[in-house]
Amino acid sequence: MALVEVKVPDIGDFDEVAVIELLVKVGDTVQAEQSLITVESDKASMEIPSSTAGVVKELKVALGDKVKEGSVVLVVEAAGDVAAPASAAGPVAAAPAAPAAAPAAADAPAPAPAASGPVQVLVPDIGDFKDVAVIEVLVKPGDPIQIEQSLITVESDKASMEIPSSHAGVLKELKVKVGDTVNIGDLLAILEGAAGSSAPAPSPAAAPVAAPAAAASIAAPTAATASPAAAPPHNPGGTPALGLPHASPTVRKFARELGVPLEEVQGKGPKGRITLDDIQGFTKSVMAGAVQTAAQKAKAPAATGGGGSELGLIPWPKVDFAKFGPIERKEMGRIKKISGANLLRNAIMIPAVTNHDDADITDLEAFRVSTNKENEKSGVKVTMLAFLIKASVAALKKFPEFNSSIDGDSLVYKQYWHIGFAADTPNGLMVPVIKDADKKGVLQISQEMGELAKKAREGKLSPAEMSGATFTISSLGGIGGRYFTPIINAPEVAILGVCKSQMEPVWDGKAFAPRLMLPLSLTWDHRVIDGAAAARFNAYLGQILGDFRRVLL
Ligand code: CAO
Repeated sequence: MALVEVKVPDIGDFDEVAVIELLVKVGDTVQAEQSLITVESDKASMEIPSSTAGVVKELKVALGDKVKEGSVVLVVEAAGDVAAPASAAGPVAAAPAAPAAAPAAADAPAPAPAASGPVQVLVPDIGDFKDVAVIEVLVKPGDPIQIEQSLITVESDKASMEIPSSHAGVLKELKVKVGDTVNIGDLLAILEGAAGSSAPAPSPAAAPVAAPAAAASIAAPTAATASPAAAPPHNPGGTPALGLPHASPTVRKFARELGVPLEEVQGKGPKGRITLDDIQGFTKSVMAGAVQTAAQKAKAPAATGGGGSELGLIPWPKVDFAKFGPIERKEMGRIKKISGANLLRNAIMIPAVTNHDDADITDLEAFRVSTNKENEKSGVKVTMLAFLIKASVAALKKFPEFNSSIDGDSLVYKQYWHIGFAADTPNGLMVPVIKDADKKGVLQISQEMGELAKKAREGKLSPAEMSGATFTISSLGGIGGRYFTPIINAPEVAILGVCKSQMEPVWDGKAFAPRLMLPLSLTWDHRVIDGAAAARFNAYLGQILGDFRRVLL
């Protein structure tokens, strides 16, 4: 088998183009016309195909190398029945998709005279290309346009190129949109107040191959005159792109096949170019859940904790705090980040309402204190929260929708009563769960609560100890405050907030009596519960706390 040097075919007037991508490696079997490398000028990228089928023995170019017609790309051990060697192959045969240098088109329109009236900008000679797809529109009506400024990007299966404007002026109308296909001579845009083309149609020798060769009245881009600003902007931040990022047609095709949004991929190639590796890396990250695409974020807006753009909100204010005084920046802890994302989703997605009420716990507190005195030796301290858990179970049983969850179009009524309680820990908010609280006495609940709260503070809670809650209580009673609006812990549909009890004068019908009043704040999901039910739930809870014997009823 013969060793064949595969060379860069005629790429028109491109003198020195950079190799930006290697699409094969030593040992690969390549087919005739398979793309081997991607090269790029400042206006076009194109793939150089193999003229020969065989096995790659040696790569003669590296990333960043400059190549021109005749440069050896690689050495192939040709398969028995091979095409003619590259050196012998004509540019069109060797690189059928790369448009051959075209002469200034004889049948193209005549140059536009210098004018201030409307001027038509046509698609210039784009070589052998027929029906190339518009993949990007770089300007919009009203934009001031410079001569040779790129207006659109078109793409064949082997090359992408920008089509420049032949005139300067203000863009009045764009005649193509993304997805259209265009051919030489098609009307691209109408400019107003246009100055005539200052760039004469280049000679055939001056017309680059993959960049559009100019027809009369159409300015052709040249490396020397190309404005870097006209290149499609790369968009590494993952924010919606204004233009397409740098990527070769093969990479674009690969991304399209996988459904990868190219504008969200961070290109790690030269000048931020997106490579096949970048597409694979991005796909892996999405599959692993490490990255969310904009489309995914839009579908689950509340879970993102993002900037709010996906909800159509104005962006989060960006303030340089250091401008106003000294600052210290600290990364948020893992638990805060996780609970923050959950709280945000729950706050946004649940139409929540909070009812405030007071419960008279004068007698209950007296009972709790005396019980603790009696049980002093047991080491178990009965807390008000344990009574609240027990009282809540009774209310949940009376009002079952408070113990339900939404599942699609159904409500799931749970026949178990697992009560979560918010615990303040050095690492952030945790919610351990007392399982089957209906089957446990206040003493047992107090004991379990103490153990779970300790584990929470030590960061030793297992996932099982934090899951399965049907209702949650958040007590700030040991700290203070009057009322607050707790956020429902989805998929639960209600949460009870409790603040510090205090003695208050309460009218008993004849006189004001000093009573220990406990502030209650019940937040509920209005999709499941209505205001009347919430008021009844609170009232019933108050009655139980006022006379705990009702729990037995
Ligand atoms: N009114 C008046 N006093 C109360 C009270 C109330 N509603 N609730 C508790 N207290 C008293 C207790 O009696 C105790 O006093 P003594 O030491 O004199 O007996 C003291 O406050 C401390 O109670 P505690 O906080 O240790 O116990 P608890 O059962 O009330 O709470 C726990 C346990 C784990 C819930 C609590 O430590 C905690 O972390 N609370 C914060 C919850 C939270 O952060 N919620 C907000 C979530 S939204 O961000």
